[in-house]
Amino acid sequence: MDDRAASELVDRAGAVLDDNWIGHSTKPSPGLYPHQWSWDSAFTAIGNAHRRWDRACDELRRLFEAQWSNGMVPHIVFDPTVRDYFPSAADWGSNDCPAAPAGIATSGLCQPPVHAIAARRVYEARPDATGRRFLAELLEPLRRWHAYLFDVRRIDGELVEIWHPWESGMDNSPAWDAPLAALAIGPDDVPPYRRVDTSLMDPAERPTDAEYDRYVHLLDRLRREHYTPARPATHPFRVHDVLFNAALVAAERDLGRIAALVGDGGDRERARADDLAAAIDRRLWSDEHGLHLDHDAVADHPIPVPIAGGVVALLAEPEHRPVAALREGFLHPAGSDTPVVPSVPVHHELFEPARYWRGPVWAPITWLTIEGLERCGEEQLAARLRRGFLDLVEGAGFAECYDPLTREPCGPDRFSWSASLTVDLVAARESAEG
Ligand code: 9WN
Repeated sequence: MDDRAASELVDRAGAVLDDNWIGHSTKPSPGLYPHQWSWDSAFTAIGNAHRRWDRACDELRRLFEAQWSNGMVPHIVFDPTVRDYFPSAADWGSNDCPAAPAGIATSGLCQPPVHAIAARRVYEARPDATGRRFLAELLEPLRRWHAYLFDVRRIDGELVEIWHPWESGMDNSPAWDAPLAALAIGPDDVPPYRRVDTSLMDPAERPTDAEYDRYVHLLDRLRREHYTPARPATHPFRVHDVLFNAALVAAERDLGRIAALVGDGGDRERARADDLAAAIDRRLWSDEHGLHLDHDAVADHPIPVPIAGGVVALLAEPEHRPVAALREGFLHPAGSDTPVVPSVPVHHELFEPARYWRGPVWAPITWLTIEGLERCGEEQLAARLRRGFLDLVEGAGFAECYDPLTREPCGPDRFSWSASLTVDLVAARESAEG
């Protein structure tokens, strides 16, 4: 892509971000996702930091205004003026939860903790006293967020758990098939509900009804306990997810940097990040797959499905680096100069090219993989992935995700994270090429 094409792409991306701005944060897309989502906002801030710095700050501020008193950052912050999403604010019932913020309706689950990574990027776009003031503002909320994960979600004292597939951000990943199939649910265990997503999108590109039954069942269980189970070890869906834990390592390292930048320590965060990185390596690495695998904490065994979250382990800069698995198993087409990273390898038996997290290429996964490669000193491979993704969006636009075989867009168009991360990847390309 030449410079003119890159600058046109950034202009188009900027228009998408501006259209999706809802006055204090950015919705993921018009139509299907009309509220604020947690990790989407972090990725949106990363791109907006290059072009609308104040909005990048406001985006993260708004999210942390909805932080629960136990430190949890909810995965959805509802826009009260919009009603057409399932599960709605009323379905979540956060207003009945003592830890939820007053006057703001939220979900009761969380998403991958990429926010300190975003805060650091926002600062780096403006590394002056104003940027430091922004970091100082977010330092305590970020610390409380990570403390929630380390204190409440680290039941075995080593790895952090997710309690619902939505918490992974990769809703219908084939990695959840076995843990969801193991849930013993009868017809009375799923409250009546009506999906909105399949009336807006092609059902073939969405999770199945059987998966939704299980999502709703788990939501209902957690809701009864105000999303804070008295005996978390008895919750029936508990997974040590590679991406979630690796993101926390990178975020905790960045939180250490943020603390140091505002003159408030940082050693504790760095030490805790190192311990978590070591646990990921020790507990989740599979020699057989050459990849870190998710672990089902209920059944207490590894989930032997290679998903791109495994290569995102690079973010933790682990000792075992899944670079060969990335090159040989994931990149598509393998030897290309502009490859993409499907969410499941294209030759895997569970690969489905257009069904959401079971095959398509995703901007956040691509970006985190590039970030992980850079943290591990693999700049050349990172540059190839950057080229591959920019080439993809140049042809297919800013979709929710993309079919890796046809390179066609999937899901809603004008999607914020694809637009925002394009802005960041173009900026990175320019600085890499001088
Ligand atoms: C459920 C908003 C979110 C993303 C998730 C993606 C999808 C929601 C849904 O959309 O999840 O939270 O309705 O399917 O899986 O990663 O944050 O873009």
